[in-house]
Amino acid sequence: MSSPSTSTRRRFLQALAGTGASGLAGCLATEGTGPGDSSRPTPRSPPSGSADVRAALAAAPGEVQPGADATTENWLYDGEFPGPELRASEGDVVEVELDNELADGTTIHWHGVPVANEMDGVPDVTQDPVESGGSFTYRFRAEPAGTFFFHSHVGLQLDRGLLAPLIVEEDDPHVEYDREYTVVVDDYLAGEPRPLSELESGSGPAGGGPGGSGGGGPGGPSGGGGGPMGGGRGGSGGGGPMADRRPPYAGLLMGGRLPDDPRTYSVREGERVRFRFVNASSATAFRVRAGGHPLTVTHADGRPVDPVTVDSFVFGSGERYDAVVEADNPGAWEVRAEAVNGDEPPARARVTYEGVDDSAAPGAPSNGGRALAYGDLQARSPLAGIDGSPDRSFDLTLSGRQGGTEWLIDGQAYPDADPLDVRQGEHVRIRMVNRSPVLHPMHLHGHFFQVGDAVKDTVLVPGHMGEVTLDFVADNPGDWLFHCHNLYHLESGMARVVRYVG
Ligand SMILES: [Cu+2]
Repeated sequence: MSSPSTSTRRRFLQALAGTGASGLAGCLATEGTGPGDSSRPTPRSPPSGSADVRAALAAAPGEVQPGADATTENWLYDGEFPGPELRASEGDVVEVELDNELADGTTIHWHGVPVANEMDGVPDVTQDPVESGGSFTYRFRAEPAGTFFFHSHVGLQLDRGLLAPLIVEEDDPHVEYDREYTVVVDDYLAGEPRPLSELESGSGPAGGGPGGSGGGGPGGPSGGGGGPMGGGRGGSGGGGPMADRRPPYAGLLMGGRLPDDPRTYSVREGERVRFRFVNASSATAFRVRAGGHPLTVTHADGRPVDPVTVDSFVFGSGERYDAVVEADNPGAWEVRAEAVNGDEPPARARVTYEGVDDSAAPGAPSNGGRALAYGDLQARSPLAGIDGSPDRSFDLTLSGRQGGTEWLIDGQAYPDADPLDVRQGEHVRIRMVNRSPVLHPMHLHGHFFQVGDAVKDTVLVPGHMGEVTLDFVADNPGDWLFHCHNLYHLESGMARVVRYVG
């Protein structure tokens, strides 16, 4: 079957199948470990041999104009915002040379892809930042297939625009579709990001957005089966002890566009259209819905699930959902993403059937209907090795202090925090209880985990004592960050390192 991307953006990749080996294999192989680490298992090496997909990517300052009257100097990949989509086929060896033309050091993290540890792009954990004027070559196998993204993992650089989709195409998709669009949803900061501690008190949002109807946890083994949308709205303006402070966003973006100048996705009647939704925001959970059409969710965080048809879903920073829409209701329609924890006007795009006047007012989505819950997600390929009781368990509380400018895992603020030690081959369980009123999208590097019957790499933990339990197999030795994907929470301490010990 064919599934041509109709993205009109230039792809920055040239697939150079069969080109000569890069010569990197030798330098990247990790032969043994240092004397101080003699008891620790050896991390996997990056793939050797010739690259199937090779790209050069420049990180540099550039101007973006996401709306009619909005212009900002940002930091961008190849001058694009969002950055240029990287595409590979399942199993390809991908090689990306990052050239740092920024004033600061930077890295790339391949969110969701279980790369070799040294390719994971986390400063102080897996590599030193690539210095200004320097370059670094990332190498990994594009496996498994799915919708991913990549971004800087240094400081607050993600909120300056250093992000882009990464699509790994399946050899044999479990759903049929005729056309696809990648839809990056984001929050838009006009200007340089500042840490929470520098934001004025009272700049937190007044908890707007659509109501979260779900109670209980997202349906993990100990969860209550509700939805991922429960709770999470922050304090109102004045800021409680753990208010959901967000930066002063100038708006919300869909496909890099503000609501006053939306992108148009054209479809033809009778087509099945696959939308790959990526929440690349730094501090916003979104509720997504489409006018006139239900959404059949087919993949969660890139991993295939039994198709489930809903009217809306909520996703947090770092999560992705693929949804197939049957184009059976001609006209012009709006796809909308509303902030669950903010009061900015919703991000939107147009879905316009061919032959329909593009100036026609699009049909807005209706509220209500069926909302996706984690309990609806049934992975097509559940994780192996997590049956029965775990070999190792961590019970972690998520909380905040200092007026919501310090965020903690079990009372500790990274980097002054203990590692979570695991041994290779173990079945590891992490149970989280959220003692704050704020949503926390928790992300584990280097591994997929299972939550209920879903396989994911990022999971929303609802506020107000929301609980999530995740299970994974320690099958990728190294040091891996486990953290809240709200960038401001991460930078305020909400992280731990999962460390493989001997
Ligand atoms: Cu958080």
